[in-house]
Amino acid sequence: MFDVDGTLVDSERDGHRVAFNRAFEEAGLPDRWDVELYGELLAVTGGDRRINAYFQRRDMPEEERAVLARRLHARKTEIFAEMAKQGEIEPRPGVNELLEELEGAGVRLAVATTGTATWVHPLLDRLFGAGRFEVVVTANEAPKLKPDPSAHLLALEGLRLPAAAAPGIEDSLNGLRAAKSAGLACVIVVNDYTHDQDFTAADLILDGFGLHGAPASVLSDPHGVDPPGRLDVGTLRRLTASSSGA
Ligand code: XBP
Ligand code: MG
Repeated sequence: MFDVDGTLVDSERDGHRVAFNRAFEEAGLPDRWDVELYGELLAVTGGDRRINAYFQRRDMPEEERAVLARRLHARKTEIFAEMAKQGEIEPRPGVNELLEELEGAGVRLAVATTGTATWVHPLLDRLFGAGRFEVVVTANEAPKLKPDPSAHLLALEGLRLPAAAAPGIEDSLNGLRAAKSAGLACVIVVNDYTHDQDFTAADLILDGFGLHGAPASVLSDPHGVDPPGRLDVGTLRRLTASSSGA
């Protein structure tokens, strides 16, 4: 069960952040989120909530910021969906190879994201092919965003599988908390924004998906599943067996 932002795709720094800034600019606002500030703001999941939290820092009254955040986020969503359609967002290195290997081994694929459906579906279709994921749960279906486990629980329901059968693959602490609260084993593939987060609860931590000739480093392997320089089917199977006590 894959997360999207920061996991399947490199979408935050040069994707969502840019779209938020364009929405601010179009609205005539002076606010711009630089790379560092955006890293801090990522602690709040969901674009609407993120904008709201930012204006709360600036002491904007609650009602005003709720209306403004909703309006700005609606526009940001259109802008980001267009960026996704134009091919401006790339998969993380090694993701395509992993998906192919999983499919080849008959493994079923799902997505659990707190991103908005308007951009999630065109992005997944363009990068990975329509219908590639059997179940896709977005912020539009999940009653609460990560770190709440709603998205993962709904995806399990869609797959009709118990949590022990579906390891989660995430990049962030919010994603880890969500996956673990849903009862999933969780692999963390860190990125530039998340490598310093506390992933103590993770079942495996890698610094990338890894490719033949460009191996990933294993940052933590508490179950001893011993990935061969990449996240592969064998590693995920060993992890599933080990965390389900099989
Ligand atoms: C991702 C998010 C998303 C994106 C923006 O968290 O929090 O909000 O940053 O997308 P995760 P929207 O990877 O843990 O799912 O603007 O559509 O909310
Ligand atoms: Mg993520």
